[in-house]
Amino acid sequence: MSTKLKAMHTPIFWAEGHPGPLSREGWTLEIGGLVERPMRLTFEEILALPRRVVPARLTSVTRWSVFGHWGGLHLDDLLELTGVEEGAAYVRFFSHRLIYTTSVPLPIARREHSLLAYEFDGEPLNADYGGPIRAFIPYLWGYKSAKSIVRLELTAYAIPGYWEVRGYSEEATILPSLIHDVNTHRWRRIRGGDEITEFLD
Ligand SMILES: Nc1nc2c(c(=O)[nH]1)N[C@H]1C(S)=C(S)[C@@H](COP(=O)(O)O)O[C@H]1N2
Ligand SMILES: [Mo]
Repeated sequence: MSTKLKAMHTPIFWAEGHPGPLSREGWTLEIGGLVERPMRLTFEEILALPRRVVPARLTSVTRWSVFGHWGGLHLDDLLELTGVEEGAAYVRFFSHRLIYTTSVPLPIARREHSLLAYEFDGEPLNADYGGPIRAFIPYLWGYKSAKSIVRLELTAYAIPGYWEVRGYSEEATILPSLIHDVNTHRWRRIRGGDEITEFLD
C-alpha cells in the first residue's frame, strides 16, 4: 500500500500525531450537517459508488508537490444520495480522532479533480498518506486535504480548522511559487490556482 508515494519520499504530515495503522475493515464515513438524509457509509458501500481517477498534484504550503493518478469517490456522487439543504456552502472534513478538521467551499470540493481519495496510482492509501480515505483538493494548499476522514459536514460558514486557527489562511489559494517536485526531485515553478497538473518549467 502506498509503495509509490513512499518510494518517492513523499512527506508524511500528521500534525496531531500519527494514528498508527488504519484499516478499511470497520471504517465508516458519516455525512451530516446541511444534508437532507444524513448517513453513515461503510468502506464497502463507498467502494460500491462510482470510482473516479484524476491526474493531479497535491501541493503543500511548505512548498512541495506530488503528482499522480488519484482514485476515489467524487463528492457529487455522495451528495446525490444525501441531498443538499439550502444554505450549504462549505464541506467540513473531520480526520480520525476529530482533532484535525478543515473546511472547503462546496463549489471547490465539487470540482472535477477534487475527491474523497482512497488510491494513488492504483494503490490503496495506507494510514501514512491518509488511508483508508482522505480529502483530495488539488486546487488548494494541501492542508485542506484532510487525511483519514471519518466525518463530513455541510455547513453554512467556514469553521476554522487545525491549521486555520494557527494562522494559515481560510482560502488556502495556491500562490505562484518555487516548489520541490517530489516526483523528479527538482525545483519547479508553479503558477498556482487552477494549474493542478502541469508545471511551468
Ligand atoms: N489529519 C491530518 N490531515 C492532514 C494533515 C495533518 O497533519 N493531519 N496535514 C495536511 C497537510 S499540511 C498536507 S500538505 C497534506 C500532506 O499529505 P501527506 O501527508 O499524505 O503527504 O495532508 C494534509 N492533511
Ligand atoms: Mo501542507
